[in-house]
Amino acid sequence: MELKQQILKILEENRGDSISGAKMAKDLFVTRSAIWKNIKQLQNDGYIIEAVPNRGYCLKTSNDILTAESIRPYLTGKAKDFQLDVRKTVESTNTLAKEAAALGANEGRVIIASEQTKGRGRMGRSFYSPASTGLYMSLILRPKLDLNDSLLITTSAAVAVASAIEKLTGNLVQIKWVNDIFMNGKKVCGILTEASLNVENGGLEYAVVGIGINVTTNDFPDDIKAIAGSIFSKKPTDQPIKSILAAELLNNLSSSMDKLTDHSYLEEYKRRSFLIGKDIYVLKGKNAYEAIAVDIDHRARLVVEYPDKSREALSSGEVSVRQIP
Ligand code: BT5
Repeated sequence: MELKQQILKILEENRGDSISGAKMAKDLFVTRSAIWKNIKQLQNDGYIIEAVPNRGYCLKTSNDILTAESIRPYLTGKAKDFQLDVRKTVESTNTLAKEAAALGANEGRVIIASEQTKGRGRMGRSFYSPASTGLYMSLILRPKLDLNDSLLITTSAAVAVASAIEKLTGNLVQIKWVNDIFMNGKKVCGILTEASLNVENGGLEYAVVGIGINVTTNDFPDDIKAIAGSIFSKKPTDQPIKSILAAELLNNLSSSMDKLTDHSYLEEYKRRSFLIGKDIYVLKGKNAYEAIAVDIDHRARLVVEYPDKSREALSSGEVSVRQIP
């Protein structure tokens, strides 16, 4: 680890408290002037570090630049073993994670970015991912799952995300089958799971679960202005909220991914479901069919009932809520 990163790690571990340059120099076997130079560089990179006379350097609690060092102190349990790869700007964290997985990266490798220039949604759609106001991350998994059960990855991630957002904001968070997270009637997060099939055993070679959250974005482009929202109207100033959110997501994901096939999280998924009981349209190609969303089954499929009372369990596709006149 280069010296700058080592200093940042120490400052993160003591966030909000001052730590003397002399102590850091002694612990890292370098001169005080080397410490000072690297602190200057960190400040130039945008870190809010205060030099307190006679006490040393203090990374302010409000500093919210995402780094592995800023996230790590908030990780718990198995998430502590995740390998964090945190970048400033990428085209798409999912694309990077898929490339890494194809080259053999282990389960638990996470790519996190502050900005995406080509953030992707499902079916070729894009996901608006502006700098600094959102959190974009992709986790590599190597689950022992049958292709038929791959929907469980998205649905279990949705529960993990919803409960993390609810914990941080105190607001009710709902899930619109299959991959959209809603708060106050607006989409605040989308999830994109992409998987590669092992053709020999019909199971999954790897899966990448990508999560994009609007944290404090408030200038959405016109085409999504009416549907998109953020989890905070403005950044809470006293905490590194994106780092805490990233860690909370990873903590939840690490425990939920262990329990994919015991289906226990599906009760919570149903409880948070935005669609159950609603009049919807099932969209198939260019056609829209009226139906009622009645249930989520044990494979996380959406069970719909058509006007002739016939039922269908959908494992993919689009549904939209019908406006009540
Ligand atoms: C999604 O697709 O919502 C999945 C989005 C996944 C994004 C993450 S970010 C990290 C990782 N890396 C990636 O490249 N992707 C993943 P879908 O259900 O197809 O919804 C896409 C639609 O949501 C768009 O067509 C817009 O209507 C709307 N949309 C786009 N950007 C949005 C945003 N920031 N917030 C809310 N809605 C948005």
